[in-house]
Amino acid sequence: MPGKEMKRILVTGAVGQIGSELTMALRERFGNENVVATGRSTAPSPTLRDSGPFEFIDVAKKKTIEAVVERYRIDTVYHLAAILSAVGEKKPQLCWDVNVNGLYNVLEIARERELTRVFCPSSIAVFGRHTPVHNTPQETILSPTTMYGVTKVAGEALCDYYFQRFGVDVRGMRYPGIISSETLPGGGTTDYAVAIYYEAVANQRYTCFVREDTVLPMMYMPDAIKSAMDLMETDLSRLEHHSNFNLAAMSFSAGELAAEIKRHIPEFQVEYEPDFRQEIADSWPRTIDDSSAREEWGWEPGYDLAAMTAHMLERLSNRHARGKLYR
Ligand code: AKB
Repeated sequence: MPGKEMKRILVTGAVGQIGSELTMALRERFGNENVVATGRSTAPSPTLRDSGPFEFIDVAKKKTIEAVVERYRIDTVYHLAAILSAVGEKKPQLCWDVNVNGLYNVLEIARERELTRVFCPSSIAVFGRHTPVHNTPQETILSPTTMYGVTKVAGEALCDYYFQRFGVDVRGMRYPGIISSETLPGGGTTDYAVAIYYEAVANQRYTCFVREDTVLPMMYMPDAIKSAMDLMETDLSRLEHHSNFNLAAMSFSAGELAAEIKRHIPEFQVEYEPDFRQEIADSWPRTIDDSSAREEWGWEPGYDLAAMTAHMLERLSNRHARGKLYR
């Protein structure tokens, strides 16, 4: 691959919402055969399966990761396998096992085999009731109320420890809710902000599980992918932070999101029936100060609510017309 740095990359959680698109972006950049997608049990999409290597692993079982790292001579890991906030509240033990023990296994393998770099995203779920909700600072109180948030705080601390103690170059950011037209999210609190688009296109109705005035930070998938690639390619000497960058793109209420969709689909109707996820949403910040990410590695989002909505609705409407909205 002339002009491009050779890498042998492992992606965990590659069947998930971020993983499925990040894997394809990495394959395009580094070559299909150099990016090994892995998942625990869900079958990969034909696109993922047919474009490069795919293996089943369980990140909570170190040997299953090691076998793939060994076989493909992996030097870089994008560790995306995780249980999200809503499922984590239903299965807290599983959430701890996958998110903390899984990360520990990846970091140990990176230490033992001197891997070049590890990516592990954190989340706005590290924040909580005692965190300032407006323009949440980079350095602030972490007081998560969910098991998912607890695992992400532990994960950030673990990553920093591995960097300082063992020199493992591990990086990550606190993702807000991620919205995408390609793969549905699995079990997060911010999932309503994706489901609303699908239901607007399919049925022109949506019952939202958070209140109309619920404001959360969100990001469109192309920006999420760009942020991961950019952070991973930044020279280490530029970074003061490593695995806990605040990251922002846009913040809006569920009502504002519905109103933006209505501009394209005037007959769209939304009802609000908050469930247990409302409490989680209420514990998270509304807006985020991401100046460290901007200063240290040049972060800048490309999409706002209007641009994202136009793009989402165009893609989903095209798929719906072909009878493939949910694939
Ligand atoms: C969730 O809702 O659990 C995730 C997140 C904000 O990390 N989307």
